[in-house]
Amino acid sequence: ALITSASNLAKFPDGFCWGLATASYQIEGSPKVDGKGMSIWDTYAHIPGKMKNNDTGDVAIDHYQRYKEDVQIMKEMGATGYRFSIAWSRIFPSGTGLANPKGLDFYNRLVDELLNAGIQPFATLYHWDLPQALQDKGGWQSRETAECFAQYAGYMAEKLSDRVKNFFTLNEFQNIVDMGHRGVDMVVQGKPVHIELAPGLKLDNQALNQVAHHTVLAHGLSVQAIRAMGKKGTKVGPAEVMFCGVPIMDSPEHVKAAELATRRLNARFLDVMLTGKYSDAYLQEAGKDAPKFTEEDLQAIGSPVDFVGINVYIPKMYVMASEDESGYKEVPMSVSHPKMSSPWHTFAPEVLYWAPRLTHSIWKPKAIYITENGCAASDEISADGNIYDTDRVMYLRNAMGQLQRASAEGVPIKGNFVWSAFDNLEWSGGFGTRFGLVHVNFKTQKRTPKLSAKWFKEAAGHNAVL
Ligand code: GBH
Repeated sequence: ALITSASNLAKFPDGFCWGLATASYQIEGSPKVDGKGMSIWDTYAHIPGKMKNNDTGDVAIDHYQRYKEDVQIMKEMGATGYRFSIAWSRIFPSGTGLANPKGLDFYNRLVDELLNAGIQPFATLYHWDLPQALQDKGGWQSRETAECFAQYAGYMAEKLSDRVKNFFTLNEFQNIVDMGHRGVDMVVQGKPVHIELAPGLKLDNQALNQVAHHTVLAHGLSVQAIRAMGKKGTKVGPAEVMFCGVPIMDSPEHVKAAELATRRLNARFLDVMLTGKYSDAYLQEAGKDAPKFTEEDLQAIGSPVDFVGINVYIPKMYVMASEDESGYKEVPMSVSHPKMSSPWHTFAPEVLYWAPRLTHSIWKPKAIYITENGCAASDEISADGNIYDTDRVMYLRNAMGQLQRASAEGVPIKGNFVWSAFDNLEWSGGFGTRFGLVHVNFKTQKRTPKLSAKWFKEAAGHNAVL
């Protein structure tokens, strides 16, 4: 018989979560409303020269006021999950001490609205907006920040876990540390690109490794706090920007090399969180710059998690097998490798296959979520009022196709969250870089679903790659 596309859909397993993602500072606005304290982004965005076009998150997409409309739009798009982040400084204006009930109320209203719309809430507890008061006391350079984070996480689990069943601890440990505390220089197709995030520090390697240690410690202590304070069955895991070494071909020797590279690339983060120890290779290479830590720290950091969230945009490198000690060799990326509109974003949809497959084979977590997957595009409004983001549709169907392949091969992938539901403030990149499936006019705040939103709705409805 003829195989028609209808009978041969690349399906995901039943119950697969078709999610959309955002983060507080990128969408909420209202930085001084209802008793919120300052965060490092409220500070950083107002330092002249830090933000493209002097954009700030003061208004962003005004989601704090417009959350009801936004939930309706996501419902209309057929989303079954929504990953949002909680602004720590709304809950504890100075990071610790007395909670601010009005800040909590906002997330209560949001969660109720989501549940009424049939959308499962997934809360990220930290998406980069550290309370400024904690930064003033040393921020992630201080161990106390990790302890304060755990208190806040326990508090959120206590207040929300009757309705929020899934929590992510921190978003993108690697980027918090490297982009926030050193700045990352990349050469993309021959051009230098410098990427920096708040607080915009330039620390040395020892201090950086200590900051890294405090972020994973914050994760581990918060897992314990959530277990202690949350309702039975509350699930928790990290949301890391996985650094994936993609093998140059699917043959045992190169896959082995990719596993070695990937474990090494994630030594300070996923590897220590999922094994409870720093690898010998990492400690040896760090030498005198290694972080200071105790056995007790490692026990907390390795607290068992229910799932691992990975943000997947690009391969960190292509790798092949090698005779030398490490067992792998980086394959330089061709200058003509195609890319999406962001300078750092090489187009390599196969990473949506390899990142979950390697996460599974290296660390065997119980479950995996793709906590971010998406791309920026130019997104011009055409004469007929529509936004034909064909490049994003091309991106998503290729990326989701690769993800479906990993899923069909048995990798336990529970869901995917497209970054992002709405155009928003792309950090220091400003409003010019649009990642949304829904277009936002930043002057009028009008929301207009793009072609990719239609694609998402159809695909979610069929639970398949269309
Ligand atoms: C993730 O960051 C984040 O979790 C999410 O918040 C972010 O919006 C998304 O991916 C897309 O970037 O060259 O000045 O434009 C990934 C790391 C951080 C890389 C911000 C690009 C913009 C720097 N990204 N960065 S700029």
